[in-house]
Order: sequence, then structure tokens, then C-alpha cells
Amino acid sequence: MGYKNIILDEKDGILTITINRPKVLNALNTDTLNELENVVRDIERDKEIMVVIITGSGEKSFVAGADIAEMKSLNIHEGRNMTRLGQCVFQEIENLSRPVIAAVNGYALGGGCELAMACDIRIASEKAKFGQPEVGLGIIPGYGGTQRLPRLIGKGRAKYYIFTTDMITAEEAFNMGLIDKVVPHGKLYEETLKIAEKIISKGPIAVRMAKYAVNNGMNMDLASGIAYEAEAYTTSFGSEDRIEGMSAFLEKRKADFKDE
Ligand code: CO8
Repeated sequence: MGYKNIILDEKDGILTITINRPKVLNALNTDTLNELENVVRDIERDKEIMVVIITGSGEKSFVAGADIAEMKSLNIHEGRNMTRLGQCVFQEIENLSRPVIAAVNGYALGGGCELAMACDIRIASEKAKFGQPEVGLGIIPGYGGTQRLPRLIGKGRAKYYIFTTDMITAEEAFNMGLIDKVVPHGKLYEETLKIAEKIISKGPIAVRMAKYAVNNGMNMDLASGIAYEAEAYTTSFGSEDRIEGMSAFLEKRKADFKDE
């Protein structure tokens, strides 16, 4: 299927999704969100894809938020629909059975910061800037920002950045746990690929179960989360890949995981 606002590039089990609306700094309009939703659903059915990378086109911006020109023209019902659409797509990304890495190449503002936060891991260029500027537009973050930001950086700091709309540099974002690694601007994609390749070399069932355990456990009390972990652990323990991984270690060779 051809897409208008998204570029797909698949190689060696890694699917790179590039949000491609450079004239508006890759702002997310309804069409782009619909395209993203289709892509995410296709990934779930595609066994070849092991890791997904999401980035933005051009040198300047990852995603500069929801499309303000489109939002301005919407009535309250349409505005609600657009919020729900973005929330659903981002939740599908968060719950995807494959790891998703955000390669943040520039501005990640509003819906862009929220998209990055819905990914499992965030790698950023040293030039990246994060922020939730919505209250300056008379709205609040509506693609999960009021929920995911405090979970990543704490309630007080999340309120500070949402109320003031101050932008956060890559270094600050790293120091507060909003992102996981900062790399030189020109090496962002290369470094992100290295991380994707490292994940692919591990047991895919184990990686998947670890993602489920962390994601679902975060929404539970500790005792329930620990019980959930035991079930996810047992699934990984029952896999052929567990025998292969342990045999490979003992035989001092590289494991050949089969996702079985
Ligand atoms: N939407 C639409 N167009 C945009 C957006 C955007 N979010 N961001 C930038 N653009 C456009 C500009 O209007 C400009 O267009 P033109 O060339 O036609 O004038 C072009 O992109 C280039 O932008 P600038 O000239 O402003 O570039 P600068 O380098 O001067 O500034 C900034 C870069 C700082 C990123 C600046 O563009 C900016 O502040 N952008 C808006 C950031 C923002 O407020 N984002 C939050 C949007 S709200 C949101 O995301 C809510 C999510 C939940 C939505 C719920 C749905 C209803």
C-alpha cells in the first residue's frame, strides 16, 4: 500500500517509518495518523519485522505536534475524534508486539513528544528539543502527554513543563529520564540501527515477553505485576529459544533464535 505522508523502509528485519511532511515540520494531521494506524496494524501481521524505528524527515524536526492548521478548523466533536484517533494509534504503537524505537532527529513537540513517549526506547540527536506547548494554544496535551510524561519524569516536573511549555534540550531530557540516549546529530540513524540490531540478536519471544511485563506491570500494583512477570517468564521458559539460548551460552557460540 502506498502512503502519502509516511515513508517505509524495511531491511534485515528492521522497519523504519519516517513521518514525511517536511513543509510543516512533520506535523501530524488526520491523514498521517490514519496512515500510521494502517502501518502499525500491518506490522502486527508481518513476522519478518523484528524491530520498528520511527523518525521524522529532514534535519530539523521529528514531529512538531498535531497539525495546528487542521485543528483550528475543527468543531468540538471533530476535535475529540482527532484526540481519540491519536490516542488509539499511540496505544497501538505502545502495545505492538515488536520493540519500537523513536529516533528523535529534531523538534519533538506536543504530539511529537507524545509519539516519542509511546515508543519503547527514545534515542535523540544532540539537537533534539522536546516539549508540550499545548497550553499556549489553549488546549492540553491530547495524545497521552498528561499521562506518559509524569510516568517518565515524575508528576511535578511534568506539570512544570506542561504549564510553562518550556522546551527541554536533549541533554536535559536524558538527565530527567525522558529519553534513553543522546548521540551526535549525524550519527542518529546509524546509532539507532545498532541498537535495533542488538535487540534482534536476542531471543524474540523473551524480548516480547519483557515488553509485555514492563508495560502491563506498570499499570498494576507491585504484587500483581510480579505475578504477571511470572506468567510472562514462564512463556519465555517454555520456548525452544530458551533451550537454544542456554545451549549457545554453554557451548560458547552465538545463539540462533527461531522465535519458537
Ligand atoms: N502544525 C502545523 N504547522 C506547523 C506546525 C504544527 N504543529 N509546526 C510547524 N508548522 C509549520 C509552520 O506553520 C511553518 O509553516 P509556513 O512555512 O507555511 O509558515 C513551517 O511549519 C515551519 O515552521 P516555523 O517557520 O515555525 O519554523 P521555526 O524554525 O521558526 O520554528 C517550531 C519551529 C519551534 C517547531 C515552531 O514551528 C513551532 O512552535 N511549531 C508548533 C509547535 C506546537 O505548538 N506543537 C504542538 C501542537 S498541539 C498538539 O500537538 C496537540 C496534540 C493533541 C492533539 C489533539 C487533537 C485535537
